[in-house]
Amino acid sequence: MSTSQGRPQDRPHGTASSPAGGAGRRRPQGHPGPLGLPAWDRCAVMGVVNVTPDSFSDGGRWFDRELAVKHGLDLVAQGADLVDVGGESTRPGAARVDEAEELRRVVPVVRELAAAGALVSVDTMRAAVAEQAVAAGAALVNDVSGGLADPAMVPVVAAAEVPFVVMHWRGQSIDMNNRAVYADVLGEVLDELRASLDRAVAGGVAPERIVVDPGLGFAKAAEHDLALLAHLGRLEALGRPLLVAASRKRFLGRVLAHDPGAAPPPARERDAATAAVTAIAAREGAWAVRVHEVRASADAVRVARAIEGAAASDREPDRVPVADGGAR
Ligand code: PMM
Repeated sequence: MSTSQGRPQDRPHGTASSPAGGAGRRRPQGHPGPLGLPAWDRCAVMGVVNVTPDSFSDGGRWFDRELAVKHGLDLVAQGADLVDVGGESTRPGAARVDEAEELRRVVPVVRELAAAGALVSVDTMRAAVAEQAVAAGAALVNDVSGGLADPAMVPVVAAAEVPFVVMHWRGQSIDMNNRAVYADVLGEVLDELRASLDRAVAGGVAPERIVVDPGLGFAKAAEHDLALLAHLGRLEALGRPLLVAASRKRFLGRVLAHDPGAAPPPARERDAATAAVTAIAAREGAWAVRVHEVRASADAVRVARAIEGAAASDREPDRVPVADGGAR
C-alpha cells in the first residue's frame, strides 16, 4: 500500500520557461514532477482504473464500484505510484457518456481509493467531474483534451490548485481518426501542446502544476505515435514534466503484428510491448508512464533508473557511491 497520501507540501520546481532538472536531455533521477505531488527519484508509474463498460483494452472489467476500488488497490500493491480513475472511454469512435453517469461512475471510486491512502488522479474532460473528484480526494486532474473540451475546466483546476495533465488533442473520439493528418507531426504536436499549455496558464493554472502528454493514439496513426516516441526529448522544449501513455495502444498492435497484413494481437497481449516503451520513456527522462499492467512497468523504470545510475557514475566517478561499502 502506498504511503503517499493527500497533497504533499509545495516545493521548488522549474517553470515553463526554465525546465526543472537542467538542460540535459536525460535526467538521472527522472523529472521532479509537478508542484503538488511527491518528487519520485525515478519515472513514476500511473496505473489505469477504467470504470467503463467499453474502454478498448479492459472495458467492463472494473465497471462495478467494488471491483474498481479493489483493482486500484491491487495496482498500488503492484507498484503504482498513482491510480488514474476514468469513467468515459476515449477509444477511437467512442460516443460521449453523459455527465451524471460519469459522476456516478468516478466519484465514489476516487473517494474510496483516496480514503484508503492511494494517490488518485481523475481522467476526465469535464470540469464538474474534475471538481467533484478533487473534493473526493483526487490529487491530480488528467484531461485528455488539455482543457479544450470544457471551457470551465481550466478555471476549476486553477481554483483547485492541483496538478493538471494537458494532453495533445484534436477533438472528440467519435471522429478523431480523421484528424490524424500531419505534415510535421513533432512540430505540430509541439505547437498545439504549447498553445494548450499557454491557455491553461493564462486561465490561472500555475505552470509548475502542469504536466504535458503527446496523446499517443489520439488523432494519430501508428507512424505518428512512433515518431513522437522516437523524439520524446523534443517535448522537453515545453519545459514541463512529460507523461507517456502508450499502454496497449493500437500502434503497439501494429508493431507486434509482424507481417503487414497480419491481425494485431488483442490489447491485453500488448503488456510486454508496453513495458518496453516504459523503459525507453523512463530512460528519456519522462516524469511518468500511464499503464494498465503495473508490475512490468514498475520493474522497467527501476531497471532504467539503475542503468542511468551506472551512466552517471561513468560521468562523475568520484560522486557516486558503490554498493560494496565504497571501495572502488
Ligand atoms: N489515453 C487514454 C485515456 N487517458 N490520459 C492521458 N493523459 N494520456 C493518454 O494517452 C490517455 C489518457 C485511452 O486509453 P485507455 O482506454 O487505456 O484509458
